[in-house]
Formats: sequence, structure tokens, C-alpha cells
Amino acid sequence: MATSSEVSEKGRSATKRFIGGVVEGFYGRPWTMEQRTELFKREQKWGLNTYLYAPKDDYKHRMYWRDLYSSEEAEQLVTLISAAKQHNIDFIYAISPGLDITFSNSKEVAALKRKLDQVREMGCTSFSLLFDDIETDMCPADKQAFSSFAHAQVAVTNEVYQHLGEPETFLFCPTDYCAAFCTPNVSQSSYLHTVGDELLPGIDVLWTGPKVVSHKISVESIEEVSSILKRAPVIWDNIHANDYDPQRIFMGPYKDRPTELIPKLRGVLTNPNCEFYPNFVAIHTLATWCKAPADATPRDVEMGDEEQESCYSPQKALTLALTDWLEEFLSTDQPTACLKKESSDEEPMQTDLGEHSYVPGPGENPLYTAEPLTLDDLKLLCDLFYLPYEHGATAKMMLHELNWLKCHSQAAAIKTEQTSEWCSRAQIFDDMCEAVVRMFNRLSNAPNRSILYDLYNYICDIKSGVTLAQAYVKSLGGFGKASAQLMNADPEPWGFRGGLSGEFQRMLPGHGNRDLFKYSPKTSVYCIRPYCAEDKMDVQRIFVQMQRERQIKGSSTTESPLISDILSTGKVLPSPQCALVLEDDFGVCGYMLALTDAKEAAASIQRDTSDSVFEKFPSLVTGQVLPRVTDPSLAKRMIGQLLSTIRSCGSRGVFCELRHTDRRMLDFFTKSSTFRPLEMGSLPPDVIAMGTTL
Ligand code: GDL
Repeated sequence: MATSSEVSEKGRSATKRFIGGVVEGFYGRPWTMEQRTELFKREQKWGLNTYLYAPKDDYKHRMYWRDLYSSEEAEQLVTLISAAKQHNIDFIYAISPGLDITFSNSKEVAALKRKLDQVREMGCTSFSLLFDDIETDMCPADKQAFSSFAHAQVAVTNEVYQHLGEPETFLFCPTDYCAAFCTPNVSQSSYLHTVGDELLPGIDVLWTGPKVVSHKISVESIEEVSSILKRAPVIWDNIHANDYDPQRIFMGPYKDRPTELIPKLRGVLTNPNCEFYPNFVAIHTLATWCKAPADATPRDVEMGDEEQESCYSPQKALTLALTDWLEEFLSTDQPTACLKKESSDEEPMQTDLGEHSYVPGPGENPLYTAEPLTLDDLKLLCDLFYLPYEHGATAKMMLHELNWLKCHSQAAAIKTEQTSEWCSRAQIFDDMCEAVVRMFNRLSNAPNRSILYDLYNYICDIKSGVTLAQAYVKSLGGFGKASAQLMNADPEPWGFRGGLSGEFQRMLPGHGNRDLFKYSPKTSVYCIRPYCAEDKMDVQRIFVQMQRERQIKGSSTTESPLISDILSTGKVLPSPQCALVLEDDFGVCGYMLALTDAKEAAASIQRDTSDSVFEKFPSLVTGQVLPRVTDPSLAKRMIGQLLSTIRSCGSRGVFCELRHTDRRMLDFFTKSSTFRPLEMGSLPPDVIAMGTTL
């Protein structure tokens, strides 16, 4: 454990030990007392030192914060606090009075003190006041008494802290607990300034980073907030929290927090998944991170193997955690496992029936044999349920491959030269899906039922999703009865997943972004380059895909021919230097083509456009960008580049043809300030023209 954070404080100059551990701070069912005791054991074993008790939906922690604990409850807390002590874990009791406290009322402050006194009598020595997730408006009485909400919170916190005799560990969670909540920003937040200036120096401040669930936490961001708070914060890390989405659970390694942060922080507490057992990786990898030498920069990686070991590597930390976790999966020796409890009283439920064990006779069904779970199964499991902003490597690969197979399905269907590549990639995808199903089966048979039950809904869900994708790829390749399963008019309920919330999500524009997350839009690097002959197939593919999507969305299947169509399908070649393609990690994902003189092409489709229109607008531009590209600036840049080429060829104007059903391109051109609707005559009824002079 790194000892750091030399916080120079008035009256106390000792080096405090780095706080490393777990905050039970999520919404939903709190952990059981047995699970918490188990947590202390694990923390001690892995070198962590702190547990912050803050379960949002524990009545007397938040909603009924004034109520004292009953004698039964107190007894349980006493046992818990002493278990923490036994394992050398600092038990911090947190209370969240912010829902309804009147800060200016002395009876309220007295109630708070009374409650904390009760917990102190139970043997607790460390405390915390939390003001997260509350209304920021003060009641009239408080407005009269305090100049701001921050002043109200700080006054009460300081008073309680002093009342408790200035405990060695006392944490304060501000209402603006991440940069995103600060107005107008961290350095100018009057709320944070008040906290920094007025909160007594022995009190530490919790901070979740740039956001509630922070993707990355940089050293600079911590230096900035520390200078305002006048102390190094304790990170309340929501990286593994899953209380906001019932379909997700996070079992990737602690990541994207450089170890150079360690000397700049007072500590890190992870607020992990609601399910206790699947937090093995979250807590184990945080412990590895806390042990990493703070000064080992990633540069050390190049300096040989020994140095490498000194530097935190999320992948290595994950493997370490999984190696230990596998043992736990394979053992029934869980103090809280219901199997064990039952088996101590009664006959075991499992296959071990001793003398009475059934042995199948000749010609009878062999007994079901469960294959043991492997380390690779666990790696796959974690890859599928990785981190909030990142899928694991296998999950990324599966999405990538599915996307490729979908985009190139024409190759499979029309037997082009790409068919064999398509088939071999489809086979690899199928194998990956099979591996998920096998992992599901082996997990379901693992002896440790407590872990399995915590994971069950998630693994069932992913198995269904993967099985559907597998069937879809088979249908693209023309095999199996997969299409019936996928397009069934009267599906089983698992054919429409996600309930009402899923329906709402699919109707909102944000849903597109969520899909894009699967293809890692944030890390996508786009390239706009000149079109070459080899791009012809890709351009055709994109054209056909967008046409199909229009047709699926309900427009007529027969579309009247446009000049743009014969250009996109390669029947007419674009003018020299008038063709661009857009590429991302997965290949060509958009194109823009132009004809400097479109008259001849118009004639070839019997378009009867007056000469005067062509005189003013002789050139044509067309293009498509796949929906996975959400950034409109890319199409804009391609058009800009083409317009300048066309202008340099001496053209006076450019037009484009847009189908009413092509919402994407229609939207793009109507929103551009350059193009205006154009009266062209002789256009099919479902098409409009827009143009711009050069
Ligand atoms: C929050 C809550 C926390 C919750 C988390 C993730 C803090 C300080 N408070 O904002 O209780 O579990 O988000 O949903 O993080």
C-alpha cells in the first residue's frame, strides 16, 4: 500500500496512510452483513484498508437518517465494526442527511450528532457526511441563515466533526462531487471554493473525477481540484458501479487512472457493482493498483521485464485477479453460500449420492458431466462485461466481425471472389459465439452457486444476444432456419428484449449513439482520401445498403433512376479528382462523387432538363455516409473539398438530387448553409434538387 498524501495541515503534520478500499455507496439492495465480513477478509488479504458504509437504500443511512438503530440493528453493526477491526479495516460510517435536513435548525444538528454518537458507541471511530444526489435549493429558513448551500453544509459538517472529537478519518462528500457538476467549472465554482476555504483541514473531501462515472482521471484534473479544495481528494470511484443500468455489470480491471495519481490523492474507494460476488475483479485490481509504485511511469515498460513488473498493467492485474477468482468459483467453501448451509444440515443436493448414486445401464443415457470452468472462460466473461466505456478485446472483436459480415453479406449471397473470406470469417464468428455458450454452460455448473446466482441474469442475457447474432450470420450466409427465428411475426417475449424502457430508448435519438459505442466512435480515426478503382465495390455496397435501409423503412421498392445512382453504382465514372472516400477502422464508410459536367449522364437516363439549368448548375455531387458515422463534419469536409475542385475546373454551380426517403442526406444538405432548393423540372416526384453557385 502506498503511503503518501503528505497533507500539511494545521496542528497535524503526520503522514497519513493512503486510503484504499471500498465504498458500499450504490442504490439498491445493500450487501448482507456476511458479505461485508467477507469483504473485510478480502480487503485485508489484498492489502486494502478501508470500508465506507454508505448504502443509499439502507433506511437509516439516508431516508430515515434521524432514526436511531434498534437494539437488534445495533447488535449487528457492533459485530460488523468489530469484524472490520479484526481484519485491520477502517470502518467509516457515513450518513446522508441531505434529503430533508434543515441546516439552520439546531434540533436537526442535534439529531445528527445523536445518531453519530450512537454509532460511535458501537465502536466506530471514522465518519463521513454525504451530500451527494440532493436538491441544491435551500429552504427559506436556511436561506436566511446561510449565504450559500456550501456554507450551510460546511457549517454543519465542521460542527459535527468537532463534536466527534476531530476523528482521524472524516470524509465529506460535496453536492458538486465531480467536474461536470461544477458551475461554470472546477476552478470557478463558488461552491468548491467555499468548501476549500471553510471546511476544517482535517476533513477529507470525496470526488468522483471529471464525471459521475469517469472514463479517465488525469493527474492535471486532480491537481486542479486539489488547489481549489486545498487538500488532496479521496476518489469515490464509480468505474465499476452498475446501479444505473440493470443490463450491465463491470468485471474489467481498474483502469485509466495513472498510478502517478497516487501521491496526489488522499485515497481511492471504489463503489462497485451492486452484486457482491462479481466485484472480485474490481476490488482485486484496485488493490494491485494501490500497490503499484507511484513513480513507475509507463515509459518503464520499454526498460525490460523487471521494470515492467513495477508498473501497473490492467491486463496483468486482471489475469492475477482471475487466477484467484477461478479458485473461488471452483470451491463450494463459501461462508454465505446457501449450498453449504443446506449441506451442513441435510443431504447434499448435488450429484454425490454416495451409495445410492445412479449408474446408467447399457443403452441408457450417460450421466450429465459438467466440464470444469477454465481461466479462459473467466477472461471471456470479463471481456463481455468489461468497463462502462469499453468492451473487452473479444467483445470488440465480435462486434467488429459481426459488423463486417453484415456489411459484406452481399459477397456471401452473390458468390463473388470475396465469398471465401466471408465464409471463413463467418466460421470464426460462429466459433466465438460457441465459446460464449460453452462458457455459459461451464459457469452454470460451477460449484460456487453464490457467484453464479449474482451473475446469472447477465450471462443468460449475453448468451441470448450472442445466439441471436450467430443465427443472423447463418441467415446472411443462407444457412439454417435462422431467418424464421429472427423475423418471426409472432415472436416469443425474448424476441423483443428490454421492456418498456427498451422501447423508449429505441425511440430516442440517443439510441443511435449507444449503438455507435459498440464501434468505439470516440477512438475512431477517420481518413478522407481520393477514390481509387479498388473502392468501386465498397461504394456500391454502401449505396446498396443505404437503398435497402430506405426500403426497409417502408418506402417503395422501385425508385426512379437518378444521375446520382449511375454514378454511385459505377455505370458512370466520376470526373478526375472528383471522388473521395471516407474510411474508419472497419473500412470504407462513406463516399462523395462528382461530375463536373452532368449533362451527358442526365441524357443517359433520359432526364429532360433544360439547358438553362445546366448552364447555371452544370456539376453534380452525390454521396452517402453509413449511419455508424455520426459526425456530420466528415461529409461536410468531403463536400467542401469537392466543391473547391469543381470550382477550379471552371464550373459555375453544383446541384444534388435528394430522395424524400433519404432522410440522412436530405437532412445533411438542408442543414448545410451552402445548398438551396432548386427548381429543376423533370425530376421524379419523390426527388428534390438543391444547388449552390460557386
Ligand atoms: C452517484 C452516487 C452513487 C451511485 C453512483 C452511480 C456518488 C457520490 N453518488 O452519483 O451513490 O452509486 O452515482 O450510479 O457517486
